[in-house]
Amino acid sequence: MTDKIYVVGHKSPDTDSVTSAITYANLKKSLGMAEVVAAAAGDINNETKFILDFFKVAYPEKLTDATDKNVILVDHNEMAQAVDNLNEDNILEIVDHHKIGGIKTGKPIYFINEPIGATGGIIANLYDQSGVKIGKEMAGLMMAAILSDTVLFKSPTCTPKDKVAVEKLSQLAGVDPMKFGMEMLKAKSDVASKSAKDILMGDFKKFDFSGVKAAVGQIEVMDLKDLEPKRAGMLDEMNKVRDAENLDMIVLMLTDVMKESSDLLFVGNAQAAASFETAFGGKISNNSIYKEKVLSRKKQVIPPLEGAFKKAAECK
Ligand SMILES: [Mn+2]
Repeated sequence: MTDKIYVVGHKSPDTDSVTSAITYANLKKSLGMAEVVAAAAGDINNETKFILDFFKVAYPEKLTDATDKNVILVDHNEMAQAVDNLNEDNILEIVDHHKIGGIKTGKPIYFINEPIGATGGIIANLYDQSGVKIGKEMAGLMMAAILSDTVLFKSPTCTPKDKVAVEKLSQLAGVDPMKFGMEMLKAKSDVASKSAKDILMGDFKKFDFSGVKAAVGQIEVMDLKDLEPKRAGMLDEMNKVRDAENLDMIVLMLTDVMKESSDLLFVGNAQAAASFETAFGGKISNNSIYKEKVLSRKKQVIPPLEGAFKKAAECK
């Protein structure tokens, strides 16, 4: 066991996961915890690179094996999404904004969870509570996390607190948040150079729905047409990953952030397909169900799936 403490987000790291690791590690260092290291549990995406490059902040260390490592988890609290070989007893703290997902620890820890748009907003509050001044770079990262997770305030996960936080953080960062947000979206939507596998695995989370092994991925673009040429390849990749990882089903949300809708691609067994159709009140056609006004995996896709599979399990 090393003395280092890794602050790390979930696998398939998104912007909130990566910037939360960086900004929380920075806060801990400001408070005198010298051994803290910001880490990402995988390769960082194009949107996150754009943000870190813009604010000239170093990329975090990559951490893919947590054997004998002390960690602080940010932006997740489910072992299925955490870095591999993590021992629950080595979790020192959790700062998150997701549903509580079953981690058990042998001793009390700091567990801060708040239902707001992004972990970045919680961390901004922790700076204020600790009396630590938020510098331009850290402000920019926390602002970007909120804009990213709330899809520029359009997601139903967005709360009034998120808008207040972005207002304040954008002033500290010295940028126009909506202009910056559009640049972020452009960086995120650049799918032309991405393989079907990159698209599927770029934002991929595993779940257990009443014993059904599932994964739900998401790709956000400014125009779904950009993904059309890759559709067959993505379905192919979904089937491959489903076989390789022994999953009952995989859903890939193709989210159009301008139209505020998602095409939900599905692969899975017949029972999972039935529950998927129940969850979204439609029939699978051409391997998907299209849903208007669905942007959020956390609020609009996971809860109906969880409900439908729970119901199916009870009926067995
Ligand atoms: Mn988040």
